[in-house]
Amino acid sequence: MRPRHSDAVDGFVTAVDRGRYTCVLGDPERTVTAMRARELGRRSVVVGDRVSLVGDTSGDAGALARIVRIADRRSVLRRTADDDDTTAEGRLERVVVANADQLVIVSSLADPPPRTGFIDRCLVAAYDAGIQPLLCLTKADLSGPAAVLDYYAELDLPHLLVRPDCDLDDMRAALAGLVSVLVGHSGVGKSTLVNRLVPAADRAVGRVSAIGRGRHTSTSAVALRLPDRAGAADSAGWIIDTPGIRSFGLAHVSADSLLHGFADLAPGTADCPPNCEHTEAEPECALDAWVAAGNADQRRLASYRRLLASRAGETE
Ligand SMILES: Nc1nc2c(ncn2[C@@H]2O[C@H](COP(=O)(O)OP(=O)(O)O)[C@@H](O)[C@H]2O)c(=O)[nH]1
Ligand SMILES: [Mg+2]
Ligand SMILES: [Zn+2]
Repeated sequence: MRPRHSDAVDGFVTAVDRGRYTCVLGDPERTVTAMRARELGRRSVVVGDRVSLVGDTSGDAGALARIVRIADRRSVLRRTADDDDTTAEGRLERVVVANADQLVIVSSLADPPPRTGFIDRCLVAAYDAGIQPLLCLTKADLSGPAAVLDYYAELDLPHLLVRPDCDLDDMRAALAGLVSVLVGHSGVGKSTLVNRLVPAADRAVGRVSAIGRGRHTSTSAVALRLPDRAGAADSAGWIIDTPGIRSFGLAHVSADSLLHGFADLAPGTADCPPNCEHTEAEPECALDAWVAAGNADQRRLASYRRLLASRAGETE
């Protein structure tokens, strides 16, 4: 029997807009517009997905290909759709980006001031997804990073400082060869940073993106290829800009999945009662004894519990 779609070619989804998927195909490299094939059923296709395409994959103007297969995902960054855990609809989790390696949390040091609550929630989303976090502190020309870095001292969080006149060599090195998702509040300098990294991207600076605040925005994620670095052997990587995502609803994240970020604490939960939420209020949570016995630092447990509590926090 002939395998189905033996003529399919592989692509990478870089944008999704009202049922049309922009995919980059290799050799020769071209950009192709595609729709989903029926056989995908209800499975969603998101930015970052590796897909197989059939039909007109020429990339010529007006050509339309069909996505017939979604490759297994290396990682999924999710958000709860409505940040409302009181309704079934609100608890629906949506995949935002597939196959990301890194979550770049962009926060300005001033104007607007850093919001640790937001950073905490991004860290929860990253640890839950098994994606490495990178804290990118912008506007370092306006204020120093000491207070923020002190707050995250226990997490060994990799970080970078960005100011208008700095070169971005460290940033490019941190992004090289990876698919990185950029998240941050409006005004922190995300578009400025994207334009410096990918001049062809031409993102609008100094304007609030998307439609009215508080409304459901249709502005979705876009993957941008980083220019090759002079003299570097590895690929420069991709950054995924997420103008429509101001926060992550975290109602789907469990106390145990957050342990992905805390390898020192995870074995300490072996003696917890079933369904332990690992909070301070759990009388029999074994993490307290684990720390008391010297297996992990008390401040690490405090950080873990602070992130646990941030799941229910404000989203803006
Ligand atoms: N002082 C200073 N201003 C910056 C820096 N990065 C961005 N800005 C300014 O901050 C404002 C918001 O920047 P923008 O890139 O649009 O932020 P976005 O909403 O996160 O995309 C603009 O007026 C930028 O010129 C920086 O490193 N230092
Ligand atoms: Mg912007
Ligand atoms: Zn426990």
